[in-house]
Amino acid sequence: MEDKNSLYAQIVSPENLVYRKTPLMTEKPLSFCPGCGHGVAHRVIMEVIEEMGIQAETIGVAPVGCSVLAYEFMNIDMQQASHGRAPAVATGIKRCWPEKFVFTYQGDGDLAAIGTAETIHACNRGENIAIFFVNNGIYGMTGGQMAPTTLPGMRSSTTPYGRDVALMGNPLKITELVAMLPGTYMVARHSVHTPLAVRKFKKAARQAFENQKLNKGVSFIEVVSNCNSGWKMTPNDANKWMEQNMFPFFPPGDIKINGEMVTKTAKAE
Ligand SMILES: Cc1ncc(C[n+]2csc(CCOP(=O)(O)OP(=O)(O)O)c2C)c(N)n1
Ligand code: SF4
Repeated sequence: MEDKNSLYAQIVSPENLVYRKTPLMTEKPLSFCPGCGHGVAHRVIMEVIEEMGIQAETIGVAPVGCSVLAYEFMNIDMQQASHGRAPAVATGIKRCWPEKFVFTYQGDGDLAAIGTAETIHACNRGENIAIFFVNNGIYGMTGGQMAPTTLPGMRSSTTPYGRDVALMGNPLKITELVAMLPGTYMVARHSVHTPLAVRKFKKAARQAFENQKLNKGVSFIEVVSNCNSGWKMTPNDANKWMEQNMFPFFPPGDIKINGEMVTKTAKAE
């Protein structure tokens, strides 16, 4: 029997409670690597849905990639889509149930490579959905291969000497690209590696759901994240590397608000 005076008993006693999991995350342990931003992003989105009280009206669409099991972690109605097709599936769901809150949750290999067409056309059409785009610069789940978002010089399992732009082409800033399309109403880039970053992302995620009540088009939020396993770094080092290397190329901030470009971060480099 647990000693009532043990450190564990003190930590879990109700008066010392400082953190509780949102009921919109299931009890199932996350399949993500410890320290990966995916789990935090999941939680923040679920917190927003819980705080808005819209769990019964929300439908999430997750594709393949490390987020493939999102439907097992997110305690709301979810639909699986094949690789890259989430914006098309979300389009169908939203058109069948315009009163529902519909979002996709996609990695960069998914959204910016295999699903480029679905992403661009859903954004251009101005579907009234939210798109969450977790950019960790590589294909995490399948072994860390180069993605469209792999930085120049960045190592991946298929660019072991670093991405050579002359040979492999330029990385794709798809977030800036979709911001140029008339169908996007809100476009922003965030991260989830510090408490401040989480708060900013959470505010934007809430706005993305609020926007659906306005019927003005796509709310698109990129979350620059680590892939500590794929990058072969400790979680702390991965977060530092992300700040030093990913942020200069993928700067956090608002890109389009209420249908208007905020030009500072929208310039192509
Ligand atoms: C149509 C299709 N093509 C390829 C795959 C193989 N596949 C599964 S996950 C994945 C990479 C996912 O990478 P990303 O979208 O960046 O997500 P991450 O795992 O990094 O979160 C690939 C290529 C697939 N499942 N379906
Ligand atoms: S492989 Fe990368 S993206 Fe996937 S769970 Fe692990 S750290 Fe996260």
